[in-house]
Amino acid sequence: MKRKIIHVDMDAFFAAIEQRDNPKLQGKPVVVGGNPEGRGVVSTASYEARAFGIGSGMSQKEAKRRCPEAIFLPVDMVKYKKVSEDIRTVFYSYTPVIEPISMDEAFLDVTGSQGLFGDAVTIGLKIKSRIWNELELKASCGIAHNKFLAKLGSDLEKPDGFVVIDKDNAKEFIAPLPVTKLWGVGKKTKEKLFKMGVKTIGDVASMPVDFLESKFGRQGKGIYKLAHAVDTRQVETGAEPKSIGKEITFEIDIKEKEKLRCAAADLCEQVGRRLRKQNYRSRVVVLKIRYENFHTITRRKTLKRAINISSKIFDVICELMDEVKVGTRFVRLIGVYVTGLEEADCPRQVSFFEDEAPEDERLQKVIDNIQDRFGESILKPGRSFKR
Ligand code: TTP
Ligand code: MG
Repeated sequence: MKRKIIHVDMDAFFAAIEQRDNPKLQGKPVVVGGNPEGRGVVSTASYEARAFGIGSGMSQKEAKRRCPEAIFLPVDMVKYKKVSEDIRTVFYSYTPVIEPISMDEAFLDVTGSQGLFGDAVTIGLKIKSRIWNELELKASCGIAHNKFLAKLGSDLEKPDGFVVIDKDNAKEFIAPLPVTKLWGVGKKTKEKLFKMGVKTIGDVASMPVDFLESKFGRQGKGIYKLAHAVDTRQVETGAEPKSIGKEITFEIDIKEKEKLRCAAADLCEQVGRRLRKQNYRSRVVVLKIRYENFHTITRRKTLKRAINISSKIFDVICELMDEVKVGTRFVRLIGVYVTGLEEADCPRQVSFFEDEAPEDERLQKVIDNIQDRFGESILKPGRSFKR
C-alpha cells in the first residue's frame, strides 16, 4: 500500500489557546512569554502580533517596542499540556502510528488507516475539522508520502493550511522553494550554497551528489536526497526511553579524583547530547560506580527542574561524586544516567532563578551545531581533560 503521512502543526499554539479562552483577545496582537519588563522571551505570538514582526525567541522588551499595544500574557503550561493531550486523542482515533515532535506537532502514518477512514486527504480534513469543532483551534496539515514533504506541506500555507503533495510531481513541486526548506539547511549551509549560486531546492537537485558530498560531507548526501523528494525515515512511535546513560570501564582501575571527574565529564557530554537529540530533559541524574572489588553503588539526585545541558548534568554528578567520596578508593567503572525524562517541547521561560540560563542554552546549541557538522571529537570541554 502506498505510504501516506500527515504532519499536523497547530497555529500560534499558546496564543491561540489564550485567544480561544478569552474572546476579548480574538483578532488582537497577543504575545505569550516571560515578563515583558524583565528578561523574558517570547514563546509565541498570535498572527496579529506577528504582523508587527514579533516572533518566538525574541526578547519581550523588543516585542513591546515593536507593538506597545500588544497584550502580554504569561505561559500557562499546565493548560497547554492538557490541550496537547486532547489533540493527541484526536490523532489516536485515526492511527496508532504517531510520532509527537512537540506539544503542538506530530507525524501520523495513516497508510493502514485508509481502508477504515477514507484516504489520507479525507483523514487530514477530518482531523482538522475535529480539532476546530472540539477544541476551537486551528491546525495546519501537510500530507505526502514521506515525512520531509509532509512537514514542508504543513508549513507552506500557515495558518489554517492544508497542503497535499502528490508523489508523482513532488520534485517539481518543491523545486522552486528556497533551500532553507530542506531539513538541516541552516544559516551557515544556506550562505555556503548561496555563494555557489544555489538558491532553490531545484538548484540543489540539479547538482551531482558527489559534488555536494565534497562540499558538505555527509550532509551533502542528505540534502541531495531531500531535494529529490526522497526521505525514507519512518514515523517513529518508539516507546519512550526510560533512561539514557553511558558508562566506561577503565583498562586500569583509577583512584585519582581528578581523572575520574574527567571521565565523568566526558560521559555527561555524551549523555547530554543524546538527551537533547531525543528532545528530552531529565529530572533525575544518577551516578554509578563500580569499585575494584566489583561492589557497585548508585547515587541519584532529583532536581526541581528538568535539565539537558551537559555542564549542568556534570555539576550534579560532581555533587554525587563528592557525596560518595570519590578519590578514596579504586574505581573500575563509572556511569552517568539520566531518568525522569520529560519532553523538551519548547524553550522554557527564563528568569534570574533558573538553573539553565539562556546563555547556557545558547552556548550548548552552538556546541551541538559544531559537533553535528564536524564530529563530537572536534570540540570537548576543558573539564574532560586532566589538568
Ligand atoms: P511552534 O509550532 O513553533 O509555533 P506556534 O504553534 O506558536 O506557531 P506556528 O506553528 O503557527 O508558526 O511552537 C509551538 C509552541 O511552542 C508555541 O506556541 C510556543 C512554544 N514555543 C516556545 O515556547 N518557544 C519557542 O521558541 C518556540 C519556537 C515555540
Ligand atoms: Mg505550531
